[in-house]
Amino acid sequence: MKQEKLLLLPFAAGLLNAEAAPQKGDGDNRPNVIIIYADDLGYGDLECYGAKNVETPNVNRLANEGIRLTNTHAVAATSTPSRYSLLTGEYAWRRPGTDIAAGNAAMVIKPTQFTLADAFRSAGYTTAAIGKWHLGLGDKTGEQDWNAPLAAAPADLGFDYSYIMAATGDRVPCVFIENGMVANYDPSAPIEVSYVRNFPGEPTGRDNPELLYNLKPSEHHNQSIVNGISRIGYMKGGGRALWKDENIADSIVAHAVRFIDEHRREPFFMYLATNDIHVPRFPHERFRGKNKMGLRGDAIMQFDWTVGQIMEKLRKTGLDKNTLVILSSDNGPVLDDGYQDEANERLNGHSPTGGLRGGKYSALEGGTRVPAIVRWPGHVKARRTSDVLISQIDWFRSLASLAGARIPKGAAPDSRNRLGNLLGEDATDRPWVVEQASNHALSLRTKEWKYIEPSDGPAVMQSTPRIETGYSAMPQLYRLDAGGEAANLAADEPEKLFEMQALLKRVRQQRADVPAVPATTPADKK
Ligand code: NG6
Ligand code: CA
Repeated sequence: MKQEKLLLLPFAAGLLNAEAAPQKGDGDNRPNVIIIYADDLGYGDLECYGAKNVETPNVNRLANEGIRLTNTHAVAATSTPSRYSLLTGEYAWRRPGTDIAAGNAAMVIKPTQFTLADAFRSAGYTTAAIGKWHLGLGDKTGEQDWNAPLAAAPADLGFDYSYIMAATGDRVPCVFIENGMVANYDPSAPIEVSYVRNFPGEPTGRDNPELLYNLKPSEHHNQSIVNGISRIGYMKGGGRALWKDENIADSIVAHAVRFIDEHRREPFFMYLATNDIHVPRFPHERFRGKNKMGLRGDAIMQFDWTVGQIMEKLRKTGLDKNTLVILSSDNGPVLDDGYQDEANERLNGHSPTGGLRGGKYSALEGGTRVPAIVRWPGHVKARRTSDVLISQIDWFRSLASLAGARIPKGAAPDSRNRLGNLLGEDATDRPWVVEQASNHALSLRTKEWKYIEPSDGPAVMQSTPRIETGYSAMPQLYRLDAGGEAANLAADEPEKLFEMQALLKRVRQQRADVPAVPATTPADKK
């Protein structure tokens, strides 16, 4: 009977595996794992990736003490699908409802799915999600009661502890949620949220621009006002639970550091997703006005400070040697993403994509190629750089294998264990990676080539931010090792084009039980 249950309920199987999985004890040298996941941080936005005008000493140090990866790809060019894929090991494009989530979206990952947190938990780790969530909460979109414990929260996805922003800094509700309940809840100011209509008498950015004392919108973000900044969506109440944008990074760091302290004697996994450098960019005054690029540069400095605080805590608790820290970003960079923060005007020669074409939202490399650094002293050699081709889709099985977790059948269907790539032990490229643009166009990329499938949509976004999308009604083929995405070779290289198209088709059709297709698959076979 038990066997049958195991087959039917992969999630339950994961939990049962927990009994057999290794637990921390004498001689257990499995590391703690911390993912530091930045928001909208571009390939060129860190000093150790060539950024101009901004110093990032803490990230530079992380890179110096570990491996700096130069060919890592987020699964998508926006947040929700990248995060969905990272935490489930399934491509978001296989799953409807994984696009940029509203602040009152129902939980996008279902409790029946086996997540990366479940994997760590099943292996005896304590798990935490801290910072930006953007994967929905509760069981029904728009029907959450924000004044009571939420019907579904990260605890249902394997996170023992969570302290999160429901969606993004620019979306209501503007409160932190701790273990499924509004943190610092203020009973005198019950919270209501709507993405359809305003609550009578509540000011908006559109009608009350005089109340926007911190930041004004450039595009769209003109609904409810919180902390002198108007947002997407309407909310009422909140009182003392409402965040102040300038304190968000401090708050995230304080909770992360406390989690490390409290769990220093057991193996832990922490998914630490920063609000930086997403809009609205309004860092603490310690950073504000300090960078010649303005608020966007200040936010990068604040991100770097966050990294420094985490590393200092690890050193002070003696955990820095046995903790694997992996730092990356959910998608490429954007300048004006809806607020008048002078991100365009004050670039002063800095290239957020590090010279790549496109940016956030885009099918081009700027959309999904992101910085990635791994540090684990004694296991990852210091001062390494590698251009091995990596997709964040593989972090699931790679990190789970480090923890000794067993993955139930059917879970993490698109993820492969490529831990050797992350640790710098194996320089074999992933045969291909798939990238998802915000209009759902897929690209298939090998080390040398990139194919962008035809899709509808303008070549340049029609309103702010006017990013080059890479969308075209015609197939595009680029030779990345010679010329980047400059010249479309689709017409000149029909065989290569066909091979890439056929491979993408197979990946699309692939299911968990179908073995992975090697890059060399002959184009004439299906
Ligand atoms: C877009 C928002 C943008 C940002 C993005 C999500 C407008 C015009 N733009 O719809 O400001 O919030 O969604 O960004 O509203 S992400 O990094 O979380 O995917
Ligand atoms: Ca993002």
